Formats: sequence, structure tokens, C-alpha cells
Amino acid sequence: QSNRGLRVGFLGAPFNKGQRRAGVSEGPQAVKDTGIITTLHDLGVDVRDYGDVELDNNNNNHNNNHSKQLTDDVSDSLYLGPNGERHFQTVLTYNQRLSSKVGEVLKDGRLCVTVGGDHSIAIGTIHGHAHSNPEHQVVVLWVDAHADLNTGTSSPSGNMHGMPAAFHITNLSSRHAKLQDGFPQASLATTHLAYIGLRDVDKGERAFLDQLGIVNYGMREVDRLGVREVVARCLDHLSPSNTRPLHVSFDIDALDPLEAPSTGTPVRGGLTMREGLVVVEEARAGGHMGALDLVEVNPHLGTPTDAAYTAHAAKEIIMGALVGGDSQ
Ligand code: 4U7
Ligand code: MN
Ligand code: MN
Ligand code: MN
Repeated sequence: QSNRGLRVGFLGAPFNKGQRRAGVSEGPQAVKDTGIITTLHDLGVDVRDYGDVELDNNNNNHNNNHSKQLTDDVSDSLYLGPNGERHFQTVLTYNQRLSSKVGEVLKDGRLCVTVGGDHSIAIGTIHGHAHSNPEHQVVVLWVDAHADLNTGTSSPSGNMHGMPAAFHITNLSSRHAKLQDGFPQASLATTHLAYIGLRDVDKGERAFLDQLGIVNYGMREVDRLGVREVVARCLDHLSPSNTRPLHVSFDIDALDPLEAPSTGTPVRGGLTMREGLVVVEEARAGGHMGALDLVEVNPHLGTPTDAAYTAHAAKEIIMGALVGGDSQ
């Protein structure tokens, strides 16, 4: 089979402290419950489940203390970062751990698929990918309704799932505080990040995009140019001679809420399933995808039917990224 030779590692990142809604930590299990690992295996993919990355029992309370998930943990003395980032220390400590796990998967020679969890986990996944490939410049395709480019100062919410991209851009990282040992270290020049799907960008984020000249294709451009052209332009911009390892960070809210209703920050007017699939299939076709994030599936939001539908949408996107149209 054509998928022979494809080696994949699955990581669950059941983390929710980058935002305020309970349930997103159940995302990895909801996606696994679609049977995706068996499906991939049956298609001839060598897939290994690395399990979930946990912080520890006290900080990552997705298995216990359900009633406390929504409430602010005032007992966490390191709760606010220097610029008002919520759960600053917890988010960064978790991501440091996630980063080294991603590094392990890549070292095993596997494409690393990380299922979140809120999008703050892209602090760790991109860090792990970029720093395990020091001799090659990792580039990032960010598929999202949002730019996730806030700093603590620019953020209207203090929620760190709206900030991960800014941690990786060398020109912005100095605006973020770091852990004492310097984590995370930024790895991306402004030309190493491109966006597809934007339709809810904050004022401060728009200013960063414009000032730094970061390539971004919102839904307006998708309408005008078509998604094929948009993704082709992004990939060509990120890796002109198509040699660089590609990281795709896919927020399920890039899709229209009709396709993926169970997510924390839905915005109408998004990508159709076909458009989302074209993005990941074209990214796959380039042949250099080293890691994929699929984040922000929250099975506690909406009806059980909504939750299952959203998890299935996530499965379709992951399948599209790994085996393209070969899955049917
Ligand atoms: B997601 C927001 F203000 N920009 O910073 C913010 F609109 O990972 C939303 O893309 C962030 O879902 C959304 O809080 C983060 C807000
Ligand atoms: Mn989003
Ligand atoms: Mn996001
Ligand atoms: Mn969201």
C-alpha cells in the first residue's frame, strides 16, 4: 500500500489552562474515540500511540476535580504572568514538557501528531519540532480563525491560547516573559509563519501582522482566490525550494461552526470541510510535514451529536494531512 513507510506518532495534550472553558482537555480522548488510530493502521500506516502528556496531578486536573476546571485557581501563586497572562507558569511548564515529548517522537523518526487541548500547546509542539531540527529551518502553517499572535500586553483576554504564535516569532518573543531557564526560545523569523482562515483578528494582532509583514490569508482571500491558490502561495512563501520541515498547526475553529460546532471560540463564516481538507492535503503533498497539531476540540460544548461531529471533523483533517485522499 502507498502508505507503507509512513511512520506516525500520536500525542495527546489534554491541557485546558490556556483558556477558560472546561472540556477542551477531553479533546484527545474524543478524537481517539473516532477510531482514528485503527483506521490509520488499517491503511498501512505505522502508527504508535505515545499516550497523553500530563503536567502533574495537581496542576493538570482534567481527571479529577472536574467542578474546579472553570474556576480560577487562586491558590496558584504563579497564576498571572508579568503582563497578565493567565496561568503563565502552568502553561509554560506544561509546554516545556510537551516540547521534549515532541522531540522524542521525532527522534523515533515519526511524524508527530499532537491532539489538544487548547492552542497554547503549540508553544510546546513548535518548540519541540524547531529545536530538534536545528540544522533545518522549521516553518509553520497556522490554520485558524484567529492569529494567536497576542502578547500579554496586547491580549484583550489574558488567555494564553491567543498567544502561542507570538512566543515563536523572534521579533516578538522579547515582549513575552520566559521561564527562569529561558524557555521557550523563539525560532521563527517573520517569513517562517503563514496563516490561512483568519476572520477574528484583534487590533494589536493586526498591527503585528502588518508591521512585521507576516503572510496571512483570511477568509476574504480564500473567497477571492480559492483555497488551492491560497495554500500554494503560503507553501511557496514558507519554503521556496520546498526543502524545509513543515509544521501545520490546525485549530478546529478554522472550520465553519457548521462543520465543527464544539469549540470554545467559534466564528461564523469559516472553511468548509472540503476547503480544510485541501489545505492539509496540499501541505502533505509537499512531502516535508514533520508535525501536525489539531487543537480546540471541546466535546463538552454543544450536544453530544455536535461533539461527535466535531471529533469526526478533526479525524478527517488529520487523515487528510497524513494520507491525503487515499483514505476512502
Ligand atoms: B484560539 C482572542 F480576544 N484573540 O486573544 C484572545 F478574540 O486558539 C481569541 O485561536 C483567541 O482559539 C482564540 O483571547 C484562541 C480574543
Ligand atoms: Mn482559533
Ligand atoms: Mn488557535
Ligand atoms: Mn478557539
